[in-house]
Amino acid sequence: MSKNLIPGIIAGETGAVAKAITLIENDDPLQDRLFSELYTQNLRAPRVGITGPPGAGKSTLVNELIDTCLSNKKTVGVIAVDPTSPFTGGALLGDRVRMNKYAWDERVFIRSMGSRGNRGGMARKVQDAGDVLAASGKDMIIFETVGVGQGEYDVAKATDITIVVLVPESGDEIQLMKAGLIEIADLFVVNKSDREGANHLASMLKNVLHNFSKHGRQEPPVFKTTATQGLGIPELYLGLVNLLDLMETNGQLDTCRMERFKSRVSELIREKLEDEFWTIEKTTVLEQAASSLDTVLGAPMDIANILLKNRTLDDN
Ligand SMILES: Nc1nc2c(ncn2[C@@H]2O[C@H](COP(=O)(O)OP(=O)(O)OP(=O)(O)O)[C@@H](O)[C@H]2O)c(=O)[nH]1
Ligand SMILES: [Mg+2]
Repeated sequence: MSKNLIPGIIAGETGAVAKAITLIENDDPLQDRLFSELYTQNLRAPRVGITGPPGAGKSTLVNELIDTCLSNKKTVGVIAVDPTSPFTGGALLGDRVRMNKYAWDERVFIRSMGSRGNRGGMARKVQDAGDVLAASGKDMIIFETVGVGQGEYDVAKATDITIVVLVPESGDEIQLMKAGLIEIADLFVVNKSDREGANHLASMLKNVLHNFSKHGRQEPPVFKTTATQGLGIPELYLGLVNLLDLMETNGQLDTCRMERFKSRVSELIREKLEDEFWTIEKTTVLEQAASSLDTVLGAPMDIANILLKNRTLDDN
């Protein structure tokens, strides 16, 4: 790792931040040292996940939010997370345009991130990239991800709040419940409100949220936007800032941060223990035990116990 990387990150230099995120994306062993030093920094910048179905207008909304952050004198870091792509090399095709818009603006950092390598999942990478952006002094950190499965849950685990973006065509109550989006959302946006059905969806959502809201949790607010025309964006920004302020005051943000810290430590321990555990001998024992279905030598639990006790199949 180049000596200047850490001071570069702390000084908010785009190149240094980009390099660090590439180390994370590639599971480069150099990242361990990076984090020892970054954790001396203030990493409290709020982390916001934006998720929703493909084409809902997430990127358009994020662009609008970037401009709103800037006009409120806030710097911003944005990462488009693509859990389905193994490696992005830093840019999703559709995101190049907006990256160019801010290419020379040190107040904004934008890039895409995929997942390569076996160590750790997307949740950890998102968390680590958030740490780098926070250390670089960004005031607001935004992760955009397409909600098509595990991806949005991984991202939700690594952020302080999750914004779910829907469109008037997003469907009825049952579909929304099934999609599990209601569980992870702290704030809803009904985008494409220039289309028919936006009011209906917004009021249906409010109803559902009122009835199903989890005890002890704020009822997620619902905002209507037309991102392509910038409509509803100042209200959304204000709603977001208010929610974050409230969470800062009532301690929820700190709880999120500590939970993330703890799960990061447990995940690292799990990874390290597994790495040490799987010696060639143990891998061979497993291969032998499961060489063919007819000769499987016991239940998975039995084989796991043999391996944990460091015995061979013959000892049993
Ligand atoms: N009518 C209308 N179109 C919109 C609105 N917001 C975004 N769009 C359009 O919807 C399309 C998809 O917008 P994106 O911002 O790329 O959507 P996305 O959710 O980021 O898409 P993926 O990242 O591919 O999942 C584009 O053609 C936008 O111009 C809106 O408020 N109204
Ligand atoms: Mg997008």
